Amino acid sequence: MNWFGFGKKKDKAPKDAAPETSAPASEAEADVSAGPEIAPDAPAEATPTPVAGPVQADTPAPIADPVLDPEPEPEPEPATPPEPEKPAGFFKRLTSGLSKSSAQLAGVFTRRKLDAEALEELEELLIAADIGAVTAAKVTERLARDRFEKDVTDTEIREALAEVITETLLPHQAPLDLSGDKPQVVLFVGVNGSGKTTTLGKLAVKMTREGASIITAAGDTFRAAAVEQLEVWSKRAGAHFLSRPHGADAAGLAYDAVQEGRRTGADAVLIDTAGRLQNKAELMEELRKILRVIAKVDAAAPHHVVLVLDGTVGSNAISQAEAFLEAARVTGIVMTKLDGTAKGGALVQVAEKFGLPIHFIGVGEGEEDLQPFIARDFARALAGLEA
Ligand SMILES: Nc1nc2c(ncn2[C@@H]2O[C@H](COP(=O)(O)OP(=O)(O)O)[C@@H](O)[C@H]2O)c(=O)[nH]1
Ligand SMILES: [Mg+2]
Repeated sequence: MNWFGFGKKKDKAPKDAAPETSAPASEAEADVSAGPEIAPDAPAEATPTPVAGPVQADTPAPIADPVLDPEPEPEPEPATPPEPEKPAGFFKRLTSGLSKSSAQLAGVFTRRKLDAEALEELEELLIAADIGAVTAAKVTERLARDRFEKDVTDTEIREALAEVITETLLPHQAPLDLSGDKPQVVLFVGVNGSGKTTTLGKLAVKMTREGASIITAAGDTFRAAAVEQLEVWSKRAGAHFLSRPHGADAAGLAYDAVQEGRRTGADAVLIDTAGRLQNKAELMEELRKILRVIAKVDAAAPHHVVLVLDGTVGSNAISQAEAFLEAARVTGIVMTKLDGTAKGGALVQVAEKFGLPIHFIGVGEGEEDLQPFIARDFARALAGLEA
């Protein structure tokens, strides 16, 4: 249940750590430092967490896990099953969410040959699900290579589709690794309404449940509602909430938050930001300023800049992302609102286009509705298949 790797290792992975512990974790770090490209040597991985432990949140068992133990410890959860148990209902929610996307594929492939016409049809459908022309072509090429002119059932097509999408997404499946030096500073950026505050709140809840001490900072200082919203989440999480008066300097608040994190030995400092100011240039300047100011407290901070993208806007997520990638040195992505969008395929496009790690997906507004991104689950849901 340790999603974040708190206390599992030091910033630099110790050489004596068990290989299965240190290898994926350092890959996650490499992902981050490698900028826009996923570390090329990072192999497609089957397990999304860098440390042992089931990936999914809702399994009740290991809450007592000594996650805050500062010593790198030898495999504390040896009994972990290789396939993490899925919380009941999660996949269903993802499937029903993405059903609007997958429904577009429905019924088209009654038993028939996978001929050129069928492939073309499939490609169009994938583009309609906002998967992107490049990826759609890649998917259909792969299908053509493997199954061309063979008799195929609807399910076979979906299975093959899920396989190709899984392969495409697997290199981007990467946990948010917070196992480095404390406090880990995480900045949340993205346009208004994308789900930054909600995602930050959900994460704060998860982290504090794992025993972490968390500071939250309401960096969207121009919107009173955003400040209150984060305060509510922070109370729920039991996180230490920091805010400033309406319109105050967000960079100053961020600075204070990181200072406070260091002073109190917090595990993580989660900083919310505005999604809109008077204009885009001003917003980007504010983000740059926040980055500069935080780095004065801790040169390594922020350790993560998480770009939150709204899954319902489809391809528009790409253009939204671009501005933030320029200004804010984004290290990873969360896509929200995948419950109930016909454009869920956009995540594939985003992954392909930016080559960034995808940490989580949002499948609802509640605290349990943030899930680690698991390529296979996502691909199967998108293809309209059961878990
Ligand atoms: N259905 C659904 N709604 C979400 C999700 N994430 C956020 N929201 C909602 O989207 C709206 C905007 O979210 P908010 O966190 O305020 O966005 P921000 O402006 O980027 O901070 C709120 O009503 C959230 O409850 C999600 O994964 N699914
Ligand atoms: Mg907000």
